[in-house]
Amino acid sequence: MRRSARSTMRFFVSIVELYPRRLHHELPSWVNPSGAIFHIRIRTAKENPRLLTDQSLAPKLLDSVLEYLRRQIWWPSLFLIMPDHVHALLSFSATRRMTRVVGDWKKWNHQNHGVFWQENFFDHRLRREESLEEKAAYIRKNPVAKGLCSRAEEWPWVLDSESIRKALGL
Ligand code: NI
Repeated sequence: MRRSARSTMRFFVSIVELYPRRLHHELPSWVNPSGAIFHIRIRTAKENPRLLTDQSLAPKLLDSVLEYLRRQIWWPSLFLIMPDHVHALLSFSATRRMTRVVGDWKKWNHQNHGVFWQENFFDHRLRREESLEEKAAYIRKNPVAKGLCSRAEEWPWVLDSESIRKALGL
């Protein structure tokens, strides 16, 4: 009895340790069970004709982020659009390669919405000791730091777990 309780606890701890805090209980089963979360930053190229935050473009970009989620390609913990780049905290399906997925997303938005991206993108895999909340808060301060809004919560071009759940009807 005592032994089985202990091994149950050990199992529980090992599961929880796999995932950064707060995320572990909300990741769907198709997300890579390694729990890897990447901070991705994609910049537009100089020849990009309009700002990513243009009223006629930003909602479409966010729609494409949600479409990738509906197709179980990635799970965004955060996706934020700035005028000339995007920041995202993303987990990926176990069957997808991160670089391939991001490349496909860039290409799709180039072909469908005329966005010109820089060729490469920045990616950083969050280490276990790094806090997802701190990283998210830092990214959400981007528009404030650039003087585009006075409080992070005012920025319209962002998807977080709350707005994602709402958009998916969860
Ligand atoms: Ni930035």
